[in-house]
Amino acid sequence: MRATAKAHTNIALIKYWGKRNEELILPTNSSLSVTLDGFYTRTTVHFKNELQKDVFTLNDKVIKDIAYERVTNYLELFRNYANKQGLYAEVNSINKVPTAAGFASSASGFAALAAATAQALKLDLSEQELSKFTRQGSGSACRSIYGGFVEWQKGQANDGSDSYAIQIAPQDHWDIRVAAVVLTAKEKDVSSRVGMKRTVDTSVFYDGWLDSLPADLEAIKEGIVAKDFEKVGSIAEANCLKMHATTLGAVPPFTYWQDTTMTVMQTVQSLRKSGFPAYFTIDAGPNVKVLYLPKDEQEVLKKLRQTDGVTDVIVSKVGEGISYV
Ligand code: 2P0
Repeated sequence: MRATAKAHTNIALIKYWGKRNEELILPTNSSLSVTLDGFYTRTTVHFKNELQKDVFTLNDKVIKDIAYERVTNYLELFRNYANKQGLYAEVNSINKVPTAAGFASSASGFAALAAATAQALKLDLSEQELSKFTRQGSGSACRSIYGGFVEWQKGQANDGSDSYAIQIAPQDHWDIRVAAVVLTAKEKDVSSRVGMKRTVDTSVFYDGWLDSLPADLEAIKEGIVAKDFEKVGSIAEANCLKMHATTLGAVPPFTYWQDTTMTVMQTVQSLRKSGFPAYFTIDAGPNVKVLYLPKDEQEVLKKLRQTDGVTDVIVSKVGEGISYV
């Protein structure tokens, strides 16, 4: 009862920002992401009758803290579904996600864990079912089941049965690039879980954010299908700014930005002024991701690397979905 799966991380162009059910991880809004190649987690799950509890190894280190609790609690979902209570596993993960660049490893991590666990237990789940399981590990992870451009449909049902990801366009549909700009960043003090909850509960701007989302989502999907880079980039950038604006209306207010975050945003705006279409997006942290077209790579990377406070720039292409090794 052993399987290995590989999943890539993703970056949201329309952000997931808020839950309507914290236990099942059901979002208040639909979101849309691009899966990134190069950044992935590879996980082997091996169920063994002789184990008394799960064992979790990450990058060859045995994990015993809160990350272990999250993994073992998550495996419990599968044990209950498969009626295999008391059957424990060795979980071995290798993470190739540059967390210094502000990529959450939870997206690729839970996608690879869900896929390997389901395969090891021979559950024969559809991709839709797998996406629903993955969602319950970490919301954004449900989008990493697919490659290319992916929408997480928020769904309506209280049991989460209609909240899962679907593919909008495959990996080879469109060759765009994402540069992850690494900044001299301090540890962030509000996690994304805490930040989104505080925003939902208290932000005076939260309703405005929600009201604006259906139009953003429809327009960006049209842009992706038509490969209209300026349309997709400008919607993604504006959507990111609206998400971050909600944090300023929370009680107490907070922001994920640092001074260097704004410096990189200005570099991107000046690239556009000089005729190089580039757009930024920012997740729950200070780092900036920049979208651009392959033909502009040299100029975009040069300008980003010259920007004060930038320590590294890591490039990714559009990536593939779950694979089994
Ligand atoms: C996203 N983020 O769409 C948004 C944009 C951060 C900003 O998904 O609580 O780790 O595990 O469901 O998925 C980060 O939150 O949160 C996130 P949980 P997750 O990518």
